[in-house]
Amino acid sequence: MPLPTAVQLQWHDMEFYLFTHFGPNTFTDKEWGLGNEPEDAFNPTQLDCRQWCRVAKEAGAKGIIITAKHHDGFCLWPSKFSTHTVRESKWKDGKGDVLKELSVACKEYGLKFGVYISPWDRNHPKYGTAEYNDVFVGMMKELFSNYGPITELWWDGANGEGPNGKKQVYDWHRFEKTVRDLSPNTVVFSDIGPDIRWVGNESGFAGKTNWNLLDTAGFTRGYGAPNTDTLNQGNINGKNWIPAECDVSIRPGWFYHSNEDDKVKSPEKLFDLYLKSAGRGANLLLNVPPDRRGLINEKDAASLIAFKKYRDESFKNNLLKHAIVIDKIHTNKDIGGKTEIIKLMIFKEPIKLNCLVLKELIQNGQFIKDVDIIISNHGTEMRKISITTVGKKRIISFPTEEVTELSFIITNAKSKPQLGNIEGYLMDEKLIEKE
Ligand code: FUL
Repeated sequence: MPLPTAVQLQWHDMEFYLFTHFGPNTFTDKEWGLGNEPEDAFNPTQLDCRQWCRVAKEAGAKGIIITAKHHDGFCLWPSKFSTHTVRESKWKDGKGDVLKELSVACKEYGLKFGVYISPWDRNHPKYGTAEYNDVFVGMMKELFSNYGPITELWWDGANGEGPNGKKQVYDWHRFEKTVRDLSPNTVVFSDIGPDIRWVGNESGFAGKTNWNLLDTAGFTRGYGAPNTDTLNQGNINGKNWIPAECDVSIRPGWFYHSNEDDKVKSPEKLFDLYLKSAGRGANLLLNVPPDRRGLINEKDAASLIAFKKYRDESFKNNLLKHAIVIDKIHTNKDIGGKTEIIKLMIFKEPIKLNCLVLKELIQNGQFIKDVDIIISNHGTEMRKISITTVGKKRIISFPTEEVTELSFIITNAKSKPQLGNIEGYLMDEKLIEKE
């Protein structure tokens, strides 16, 4: 039975962290730079990575992953394997190093630091030849040697042609070995892991059925990856523990564009994304791109902080704390003598609820396939909710009900599941999950 590693368990606990897309595109208003942008295009006027960390902290994010190199090949650190870096720009007279500033600031603020490095490189003259694999390995060595510890490494699946019109044949095996050798505690993200998988969309939602398991044999990164539905839901009998991460941007684009200042996702929308990602057992990687000053824009910061407030208020008061709990195992003759695990909760006084949180103790594996939740008031069934997987965390919200009994019936599981504490909340009605 696949189990998470200790490092993956730590990753599961991170739940929500920020992505920052930053580079020449911030200044040229592009999403995919061509790779021939002059280095001087990169010129933040007030870059302050501590401000990014302050905002991340206030938003309750656990870390920041930065685009050290996007598809345009520009390196936010002075890599000796490239001539298209911060060193060749006028920013800080070529003496600046965004990775240094951010990695130091993350340490100061107690945030995890992660790095996105695009294998696809539209600038590097060696791209499309075997030597580029040496370049990519060399760059990763610089990252791990000079900016560690790196909690997560992000390999983007996009793969087009380089400056010479050629596509690269990546030496993934060597890339993985490089990371494992240099930094065994780094979790590696790509479409298919090895540690964390892409959730199959860039809209920020995991499947309502979401297995932390994935079969990767016969698949490759990028175009050879499993179909997006599989990435979204995982494989019920998958052979590897490769949980999903939901990457989504707070704005329409991944990079900052001033004409999107009025399109920053609202706190309500962010909360809904939280329910659809973390609330379905995945992690939420929310992109908040710094602007041309090199600061997280006030609009994004305001939305993030209000989003945090919604989380704090919604999950402050666990109303199930004082329930009388009865655990039963029941053989259901109607469904062929199947054993059901039942947890019954009874309340002395009726309580108002619109949210339930279930957790599986995933350190022992993920087993639950189907759960029926029956919400009753003095013996009358008010609502029945059927869900599939639980995993790390499953948040279920519904129109407010008055409740005296709650039954959780695990009707189907791969093996004996272990539930953690069940919690219940009454949140602002406008925050219940949107369809
Ligand atoms: C994609 C990239 O092509 C986008 O530019 C962005 O970096 C996103 C997170 O991944 O594959």
